[in-house]
Amino acid sequence: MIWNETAECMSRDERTALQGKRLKAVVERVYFNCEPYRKRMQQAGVTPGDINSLEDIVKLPFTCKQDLRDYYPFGLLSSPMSEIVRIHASSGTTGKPIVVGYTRNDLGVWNEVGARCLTAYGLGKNDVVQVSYGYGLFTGGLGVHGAVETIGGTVVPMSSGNTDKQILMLRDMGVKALCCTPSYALHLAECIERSGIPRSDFQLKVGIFGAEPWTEQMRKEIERRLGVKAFDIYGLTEITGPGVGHECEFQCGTHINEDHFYPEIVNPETGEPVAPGEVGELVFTTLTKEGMPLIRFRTHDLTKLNYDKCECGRTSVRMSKIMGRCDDMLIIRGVNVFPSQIESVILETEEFEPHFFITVDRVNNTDTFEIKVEVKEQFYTDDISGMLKLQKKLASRIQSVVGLNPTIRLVEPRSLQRSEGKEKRVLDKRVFCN
Ligand code: DLL
Repeated sequence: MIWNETAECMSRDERTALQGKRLKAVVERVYFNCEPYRKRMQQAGVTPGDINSLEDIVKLPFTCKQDLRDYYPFGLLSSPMSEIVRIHASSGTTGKPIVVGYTRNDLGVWNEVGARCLTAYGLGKNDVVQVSYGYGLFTGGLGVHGAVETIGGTVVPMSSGNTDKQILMLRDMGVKALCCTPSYALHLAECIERSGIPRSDFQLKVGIFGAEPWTEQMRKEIERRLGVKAFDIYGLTEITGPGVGHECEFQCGTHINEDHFYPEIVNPETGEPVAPGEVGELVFTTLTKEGMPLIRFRTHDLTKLNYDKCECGRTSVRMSKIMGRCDDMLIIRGVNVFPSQIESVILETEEFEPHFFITVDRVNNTDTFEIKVEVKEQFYTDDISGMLKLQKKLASRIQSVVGLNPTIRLVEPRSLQRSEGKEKRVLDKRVFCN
C-alpha cells in the first residue's frame, strides 16, 4: 500500500520541477525572514533571484550543526514565535542543545511523511503500534506517535525504559508493530527469551527501527529473535525527526521523502558533490518547512543514493543504510574504522552475542584498540585454551576486515550495559590526551 500515490510515485521530471519551485520559495522565505541566512547569502553573493531551478542549489552556502548552536535557541527561525506550536531538541555530545521549532503546518507535513512510512511497512487503521522511542524533547516518540494517529492505527505510547512493562503491553495489547532503536529491540528480544513467554503469545509482526546505525547482520538477528520483519526509519531533529526516509516491503534502500527533504551527497572534506552513486556525506534542504527551514544542512551521515525505480512503485530516491557518521569514524593508528564494521563481524561469528564495546586510547604514543564482546552462554567456558582460541578467531576476522589487530576481551553474556535509546558503543579516551 502507498499512502500518497501522487507524491510518492510521480515521474522524476515532475518531481524535479516541484522541488525547483519549492526550493525557490524556501530560499525566499529564509532570505526575507531570517537574518543569519540573508547575511550568509549576501556574503556568498547569491540572492533569491539566482535560484530558479533545482540545479541552482549548489550556489547556496551550507548550514552546519555549529550554526544551530551559534544561533541558539531561536536565531534560525523563519516564522514569528506566535506561529511556532512545538519545540524539540537534541542534546548532541557537547555544549548547547540544538533546538528546532515547528509551525502547525510543519507538524502536518511531519505526520504526512510518517504516515507514508507506516503504510510502506504494511500498517493501517486496524493495527496496534507500540512506540518505545523516548517521548519529550527527542523527536522519536512524538514523531512516530503522530504518524500512527494519522493512519488511524492504535498507538501504545510506552516511551522508553521499564522493559517488563514493555513486554506486558506488547503481549496484552496485541501489538503488531514495535518502534524503538535496534539496540533496544535486541535487548527486548533477549528479555522476552528469558521470560519464558512463548512467541505465540505475541502478535508482533513488524519492527520500525532507527535513530542509530544498524547493519544488515543486525537486521537478520533482530528478525530471527523477535519474529518480525524489521524496517528502517530514518530522520534527524534538524530536518524534522523520524520520517525523513523509510524502507518499503522490498527492504532495498531507504526511500527519502524528497518532495519535502531534498538530499545531496557531498565529499565530507571538500563539500563538492560526489559522482552519482558514490558514498559521501548526506546533505538536506527542507523544501516545505516554515518554522525553521534549513538550507543544505550537513548531516555528517555517510551513505549513497540510488535513483533507480523501486519495485514497490515509489519513484523516490533510495539511500543505502547509513554506514556511520563522519564524526563516528575512528582513526586508529592511521586506519579508518567504523563501529558498524565491527558489528558486522561480531554478528557473523556464531559464538558471540551482538553486544560489544570499543575502547580506544593512546599509550606511549601508540593507539590501543580494545573490543569487549559478550560470548554466548553455550560457548562461555572455564577452559582457557578454548577461550583463547575464540579470542584469536575474532581478532583475526576483524584484522581481515579493518586491517588492524584489536585486543579482544571476552566477557560473560549479559554483562555489558544495555541501552534504552541510542546505544553508546565507543569510548575514545584519546580526546583527553592533549
Ligand atoms: O534520531 C530521529 C529518529 C527517531 C529517527 C526515531 C528514527 C527513529 P536525532 O536524535 O537528531 O534524531 O539523531 C539523528 O541519528 O543524523 C543519524 O546519525 C542517526 N540516525 C537516525 N535514524 C537512523 C537510521 C533521531 N535509520 C541522527 N539509521 C542521524 C542510521 C540513523 N542512523
